[in-house]
Amino acid sequence: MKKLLALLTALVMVFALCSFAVAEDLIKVGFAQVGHESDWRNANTENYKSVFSAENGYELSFVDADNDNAAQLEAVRSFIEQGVDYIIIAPIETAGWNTVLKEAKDAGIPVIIVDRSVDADPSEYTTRVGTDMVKEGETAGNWLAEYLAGKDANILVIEGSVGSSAALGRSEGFNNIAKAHSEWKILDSQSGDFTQAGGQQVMESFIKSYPGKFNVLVCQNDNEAYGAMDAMNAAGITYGVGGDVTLISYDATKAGLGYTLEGKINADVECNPIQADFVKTVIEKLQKGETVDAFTLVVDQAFVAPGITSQYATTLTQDILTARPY
Ligand code: GYE
Repeated sequence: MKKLLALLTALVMVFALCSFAVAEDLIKVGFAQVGHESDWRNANTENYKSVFSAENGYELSFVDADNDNAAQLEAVRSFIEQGVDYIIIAPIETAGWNTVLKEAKDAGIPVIIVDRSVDADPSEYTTRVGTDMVKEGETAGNWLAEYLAGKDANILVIEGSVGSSAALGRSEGFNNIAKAHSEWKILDSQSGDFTQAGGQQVMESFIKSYPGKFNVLVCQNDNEAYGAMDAMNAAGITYGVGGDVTLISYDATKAGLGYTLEGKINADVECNPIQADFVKTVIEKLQKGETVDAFTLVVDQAFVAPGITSQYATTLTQDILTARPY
């Protein structure tokens, strides 16, 4: 009996030592995520959690900053203190990063900026992985020009979160195209904070301020579009294919494309949330001591409702929608 007990104790100790060694081998990654404001963000978070798993050799410290800049900075500082191997930041705003980036650099921890961009010289961080938001805005503008073919446009814009590169880039890109169209007028542009509630609130106030005066609505993400649709439904305003208002959205999430297939959204410009594998590839290279590109572009496309054809977008079908992973 005693022998059996000793054997069991020894086995337990070996097992404990082994799992300790395994835990020690995991690459420690801290991820300061924007929040959980949208379906896009939730798909993006899920993607990171599944890619940076223990089975894949990672220990992920995940912080949801809930759209609070101070909380996000604090999360990055706590990763530095914990001495993680890599820091991933999806910056809420472009501004305000220089000091903490320097702190990470001084601590010798590589920083990977993901999704949105920062106002900092690329030498201040290791690399960036993300989409081209200016191009997304240009795609929306180019598609609208093609669709309207010279007709007048009185445009309302529900922007994303103030100071985010996603909102700044999409506005810049869309305005680049709008500038060349004297028959277009941007009546107003307000932030809906990338949320459904924000989109609904802004749209309710737009409907009061510009009754019967607009025929194009641009929502800078799908969730804002859902809120705006609720506001237009309540006011008896028709939108989408055959409606009074041409509706453009961004993200092309599964639900957003569901509305596009129904013709409620005319055009949905994709922003691909499946980015974690690109980040993993970057980390694998850094682990091997290889150099990495300053920027990895995550490519996206655009979709238009059935019945619309475009040189800038794919006409959506049920098969395409069914095959979408998010
Ligand atoms: O479009 C929006 C999210 O930064 C690209 O953030 C991202 C944006 C995305 O909340 O839905």
